[in-house]
Amino acid sequence: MKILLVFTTHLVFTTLLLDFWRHPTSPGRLVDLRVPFPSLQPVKTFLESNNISYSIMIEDLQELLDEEKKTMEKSRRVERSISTFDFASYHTIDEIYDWMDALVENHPGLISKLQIGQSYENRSLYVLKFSTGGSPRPAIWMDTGIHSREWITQATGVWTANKLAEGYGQDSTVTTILDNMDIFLEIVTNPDGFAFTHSSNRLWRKTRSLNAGSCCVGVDPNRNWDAGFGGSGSSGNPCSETYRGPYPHSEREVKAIVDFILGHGNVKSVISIHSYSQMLLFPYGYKTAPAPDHQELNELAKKAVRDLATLYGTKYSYGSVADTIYVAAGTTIDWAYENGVKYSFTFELRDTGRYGFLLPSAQIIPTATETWPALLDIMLHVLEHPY
Ligand code: 0X9
Ligand code: ZN
Repeated sequence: MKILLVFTTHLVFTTLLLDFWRHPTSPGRLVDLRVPFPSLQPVKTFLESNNISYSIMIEDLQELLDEEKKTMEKSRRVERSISTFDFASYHTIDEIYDWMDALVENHPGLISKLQIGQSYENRSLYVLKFSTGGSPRPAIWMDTGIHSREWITQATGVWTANKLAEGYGQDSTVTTILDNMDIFLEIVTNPDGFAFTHSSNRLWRKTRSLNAGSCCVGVDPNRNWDAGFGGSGSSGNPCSETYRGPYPHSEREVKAIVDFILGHGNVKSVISIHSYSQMLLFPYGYKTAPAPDHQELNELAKKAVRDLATLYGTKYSYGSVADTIYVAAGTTIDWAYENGVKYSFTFELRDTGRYGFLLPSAQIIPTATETWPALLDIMLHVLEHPY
């Protein structure tokens, strides 16, 4: 009976073009599902006839998409007229890349821009380097937007870069950190996907590489890393949102980071920023066994989420990926951890599903602001625990 239900579920869900925003894990856990309008009735019937309870979180997605577009256009007009950058608005890749150049220009002694490679569609993969000299200092790697539709993450990356730039020499914590460590921040980590979310499909998650023998496009760049590659929580089907790709590091966007971190040789922390769910996670994701540093990472995560909540009371859960969210093979932080980066964390930023990936831009600054103390906690801990 159970097997039959799983089987029919699979059949129903693939033919009805459903999009899991929060993936199914173990029985009894929540899933968030985007349902195309024509599939609505069959899905309701299916759930009801199987006694599966549900509630509707977003009545009309198109309404949110239209709203988001309108807000962006309005902000763009204001920005043009007074030539400033609006941190409270979502931006295109060109706008972000231009802004990065301006930031580097305004902080030449602190920030430089590195190109670590090119995307599948030949867009530049840019990393902001915050450094006060003495290389190769111990370093923190941060990435946002590896899943392109998680727009709150790129926006938080922009805000955070600005905060670091303004903080050095002003804020004692930022100054201490940057007097001793370098920070590398890749804001648009999946540029092809990101461009596609603006041009064609706001909800695109994967890369945009073509898959041999399939008409489905893209690889999940958070299943493509060489850490338990191919294991559960990843798919071998190119049409899946969690398609792992043909082999580890097949995606240029992933390989560029791998080469950068290994080439650097002194990266002590990797912080990979996703949305949504409000979680702070650490290895492992590909297996349920606790990481050798589980206790230390758990204590640090606990402190970070406590400090995050002090601003607006936003509640985060924390723990290993496998315990807290689901088993997922081939993710960034497992690869980093297995390659000697002890302080490897993933944030899942706001919210818990009311808006999901379509978090209103009014929440950008509050989200980035509350995340900041958690980031500082991790960075300070890294500084104070050399290894
Ligand atoms: O499934 C994922 O890749 C992450 N959730 S998301 O909704 N942002 O897609 C969770 C995986 C957790 N592990 C890492 N992010 N490394
Ligand atoms: Zn993600």
